[in-house]
Amino acid sequence: MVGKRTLTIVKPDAFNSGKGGQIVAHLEKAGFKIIASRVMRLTEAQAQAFYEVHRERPFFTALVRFMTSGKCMPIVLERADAVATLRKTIGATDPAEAEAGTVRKLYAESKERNAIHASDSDENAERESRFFFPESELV
Ligand code: 3AN
Repeated sequence: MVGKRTLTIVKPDAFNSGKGGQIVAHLEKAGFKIIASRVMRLTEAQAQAFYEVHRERPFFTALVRFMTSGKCMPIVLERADAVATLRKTIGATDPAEAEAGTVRKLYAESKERNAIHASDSDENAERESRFFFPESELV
């Protein structure tokens, strides 16, 4: 899996405003293949566990509240150099700083309501994929 796969989440802001399909199409045009996908609403405990590394950050409580505010769409994606390519495809965390044509420039509202998540390393891609999907769905 290392090097070839990554995990994205279409976040509640984008999913609720009907942009999920457009974002998936954008990712497919960037060469990603969908390996696994689901639509779900995170519980508070799930959101806290997923963002565990940010627990001490000042925005943690607001981030958990936002991520549990509606349905989201976790997706495991595959292509060569998946992690780096997806980070480039989605753009900077703050849409104001994101490059033209990136997912966040096109669809994100703010640094918090920023439309999409992407794993930041191969290790986290694996951990985050297993967080949402059983091994049997990742073949
Ligand atoms: P990225 O999602 O680009 O990897 P991280 O890992 O620094 O960014 O942050 C994780 C998530 O936390 C972001 N996607 C965003 O939703 C939220 N976040 C990061 N920084 C801030 C901030 N200063 N204010 C509010 N939310 C933030």
